[in-house]
Amino acid sequence: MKCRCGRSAVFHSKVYRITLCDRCYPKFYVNLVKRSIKRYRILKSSERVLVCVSGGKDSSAMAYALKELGYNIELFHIDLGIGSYSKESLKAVEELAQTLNLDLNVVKLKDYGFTIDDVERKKVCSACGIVKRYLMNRFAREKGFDVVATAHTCEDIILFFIKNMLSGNVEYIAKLKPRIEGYDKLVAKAKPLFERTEKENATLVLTLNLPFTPLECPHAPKDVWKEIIYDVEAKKKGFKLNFVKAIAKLAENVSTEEWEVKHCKICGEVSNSEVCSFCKLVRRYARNVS
Ligand code: Q46
Ligand code: ZN
Repeated sequence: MKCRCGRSAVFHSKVYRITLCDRCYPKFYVNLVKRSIKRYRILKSSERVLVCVSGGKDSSAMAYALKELGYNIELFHIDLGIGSYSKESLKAVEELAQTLNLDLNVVKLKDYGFTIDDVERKKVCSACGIVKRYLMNRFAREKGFDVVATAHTCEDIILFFIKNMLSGNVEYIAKLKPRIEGYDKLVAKAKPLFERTEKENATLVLTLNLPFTPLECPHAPKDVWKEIIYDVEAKKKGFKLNFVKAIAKLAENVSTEEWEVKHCKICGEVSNSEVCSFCKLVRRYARNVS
């Protein structure tokens, strides 16, 4: 297959009815991100954006696109202490920062006295989620960033939606807004890739040879829902994009204004209970913290 410019193609999409080469694809990708940001008012040009990078393909693609679009960004990475996976991830984000000429901020979970590998197997991903949300928000606020950008893809959003609907957590849909405004001690959150697929992100990083680690976290559960989402897409092209757009529309209509704000009695951050989930983890797993 050939690109419209005549070179051999690296990307073909039935959804966008387009075939592109390695030179034309990055411009197309960045333009799609630009369109989402504009349509859903995900970022403002005046904002300082903290771009969370895991070392994986999705966040490397996000960092590239936001830099190309001229946003005022710095990278942020959490070293979770997950064996060689975390070592490779750190190496990848250091290379990415160098390639894109961006400042990189690294927070090490072990400085709080524990690592994700210390958490019991059954609770590891939920603990990891708590750690990431807590550390990125706190770092962003303390360092004066206006918004935190995460590289959630349309597959991530659909997965979260299905799982929460099935467990009856209907109000959780508010968390799926492409942009959630900040309040109290919570910094605004942005998902500039919420309409992008994993395949689109992978094509970008491979085409541009951007640093990323292909390793998967050893704790990642095998997710049958993800397979189902891919199966439906294979049978019904455009399903993912249409579904994620519908989720964004639904999420916009859920108000978060009445949620009560409490603060953790230990760290002072926003919390649902007297002690926040992060401080509970520190209490439970920290070995060397006074
Ligand atoms: S949550 Fe779970 Fe991921 Fe954390 S422990 Fe690994 S798989 S990295 S997105
Ligand atoms: Zn706390």
